[in-house]
Amino acid sequence: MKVALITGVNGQDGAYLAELLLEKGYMVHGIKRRASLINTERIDHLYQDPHDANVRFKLHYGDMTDSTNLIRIIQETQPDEIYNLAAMSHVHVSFDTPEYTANADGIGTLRLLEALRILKMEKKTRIYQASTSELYGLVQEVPQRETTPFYPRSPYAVAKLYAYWITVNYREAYGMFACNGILFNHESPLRGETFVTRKITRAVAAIVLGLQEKLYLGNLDARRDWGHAKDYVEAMWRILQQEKPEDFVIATGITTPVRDFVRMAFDEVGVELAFIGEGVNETAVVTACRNKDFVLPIGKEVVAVDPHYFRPTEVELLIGDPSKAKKKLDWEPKYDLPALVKEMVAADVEVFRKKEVAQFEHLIG
Ligand code: NDP
Ligand code: GDR
Repeated sequence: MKVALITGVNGQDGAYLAELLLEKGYMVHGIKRRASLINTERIDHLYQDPHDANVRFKLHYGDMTDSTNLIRIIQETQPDEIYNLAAMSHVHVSFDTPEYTANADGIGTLRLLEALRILKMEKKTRIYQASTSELYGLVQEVPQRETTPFYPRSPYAVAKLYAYWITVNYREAYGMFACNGILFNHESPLRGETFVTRKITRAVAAIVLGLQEKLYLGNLDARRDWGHAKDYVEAMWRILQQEKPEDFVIATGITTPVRDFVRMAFDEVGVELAFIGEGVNETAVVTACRNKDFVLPIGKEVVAVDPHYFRPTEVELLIGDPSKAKKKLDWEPKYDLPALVKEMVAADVEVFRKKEVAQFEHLIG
């Protein structure tokens, strides 16, 4: 049985990847940080009682800032494959916590690679590094591909740049099977609530159910190449199954402005919008409401811009060229953006419907 170790296992990608590897028959170990409240919601359905025989999913407490802990977990679990997904992954927050971000996202990757060397496992264990389209930052070339120069635009992206190159360096210096997946934005109903897509789909659900008045956003002009996390974890696995270790761009090849994502998400619940004004004064108002379950008054302002969400330096345009992945990994996304938006909005409407019921439960009976 193959053994995998996933850092950041309770994050969006960790949850989908753990599920995929379990389906493929792996023994899956996951590293999670201690938190004051239980935060394993995304992987609770995979939980196996450690007292049972043949347990194939096991969690370990750990942190990317603690080398001794990483060395011990790797020694104990003896993984064939490591997927390094743990990171302080919020670009805007990285401007507030730059040093921590460098430590966890940059040096954290070095700690894992060094752990393999210290344990003399550099030839046994393959390692996947969660690199990012944020490396491209300020546009140098579109669409962005494996050879496009990097120009990171945030402490997060700079930390990830270090992680990218240290992965390449350990591959070249020590012959390690170490690969970067340069993944463009990928989303799902499991996406963290403060990333823009999930913030939008949650707000759409809350607004049509009368639980929220308005959605405040930052830069509506930014364009992203959005895919579905389920497709992207499949690519991670394929990258580690190659004969030769290489780096790959994983993207859909289609870019969409944040404003259009907002429009599509409201459209899912039958609400049509018109965007009026410019810059910080831009708003979106309801122009039609087709769904009798969700009645919003025509003319209601449901979206406004709040400069609080602007970043000190922004990445305006991301669009990836996944042709290398298509050719060498035989990888193509199964989901398109309309399917992704549909799934995310439906899931959030369901979540908020339950919340609505919970709110008024005490009045019943
Ligand atoms: P999430 O933010 O959903 O998950 C990040 C995970 O890392 C969480 O489990 C988090 O734990 C854990 N983590 C954070 N800091 C530490 C630490 N110091 N030690 C141990 N664990 C830590 O991110 P995604 O699942 O969306 O992304 C996975 C990876 O891929 C990240 O590295 C991200 O930067 C990268 N990436 C993501 C893309 C995307 O569009 N989703 C695109 C390209 C790259 P906790 O829950 O305790 O915070
Ligand atoms: P990103 O994702 O920064 O691309 O990083 P995010 O969803 O946070 O932002 C995408 C774009 O939307 C604009 N935006 C807003 N963003 C947030 N979060 N909140 C808002 O209110 C808002 N309004 C507009 C942003 O300015 C930006 O242009 C994600 C993370 O998953 C990284 O870890 C990963 O590496 C990259 O994707 C690829």
